[in-house]
Amino acid sequence: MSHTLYFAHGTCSRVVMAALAHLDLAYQAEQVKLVEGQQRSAGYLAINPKGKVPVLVTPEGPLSDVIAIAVYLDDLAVAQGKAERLLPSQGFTHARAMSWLSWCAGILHPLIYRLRMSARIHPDTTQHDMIRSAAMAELEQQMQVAEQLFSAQPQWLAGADWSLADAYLLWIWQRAQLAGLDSSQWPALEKWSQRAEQHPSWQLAMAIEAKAS
Ligand SMILES: N[C@@H](CCC(=O)N[C@@H](CS)C(=O)NCC(=O)O)C(=O)O
Repeated sequence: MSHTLYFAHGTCSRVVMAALAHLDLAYQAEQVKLVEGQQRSAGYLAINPKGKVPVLVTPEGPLSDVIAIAVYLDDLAVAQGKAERLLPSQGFTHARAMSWLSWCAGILHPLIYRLRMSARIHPDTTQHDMIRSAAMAELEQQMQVAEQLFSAQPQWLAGADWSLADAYLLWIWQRAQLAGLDSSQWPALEKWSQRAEQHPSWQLAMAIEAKAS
C-alpha cells in the first residue's frame, strides 16, 4: 500500500512528516515549490483543488488538511498493528487532543498566514503593517493560553504523552518567531518548545525534510 506526501519546505506539511515518522509509516515525499507557484498548477490542483500542502495521496484518494490526515494515519497505524499513536485513543483525552489540534489549525495557523502572507489578505501594501500587528496581538493573547497550561502542567499539550498537537504548536511557535514573536515573554512555552524540538518524531521529520527535494 503506497502513500505519497506532497510537501513544501518549512510549511505545515512538516507536522504530517512528524506524524509519519512517529508511526513509522512508509511513504514517498514529493516537493511542491510554493515560490514557483506549483500549488496553483493544473497538475497539482487536480490532486488538491484547495492549492495547499500538505496532501497525502492514499490508495483511496488524496487527503488534504493536517487534522484529517492525522485521523487517517492513526487509523492506518492501528490497522497495521503499530505501537505508537498520534493522539490518545479514546474518551476525553482524545477529544482534548483534538481540541488542541483544532486550535492550531483553526485559530493559530490563520494568524501565521496573516503575519507572513499579508499581501494575500490585502493588496494595498500600506495596510500590511496593520494586518500584521493585529495578527501578532491576537497571537500573543493565544500564546498566553499555552503559557498558562505549561506553567501548570509542564508536560505535553494534551497531557502526559506527546501528541501531534505538540508538533503542530511547535511549527506555529517557530513560524511566529520568524515573524517577530518575542519568545522570552513565555518561559514555560519556551521550555516546552525545547523539549518538543528534541522529540524523535520531530527530529526525524526535520531530517527527512532536509533530504527531500
Ligand atoms: N488547513 C490546511 C492549511 C494548509 C495551508 O495553509 N498550507 C500552506 C502551507 S503552511 C500552503 O499550502 N500555502 C500555499 C499557498 O497558500 O499558496 C491544513 O490543515 O493543512
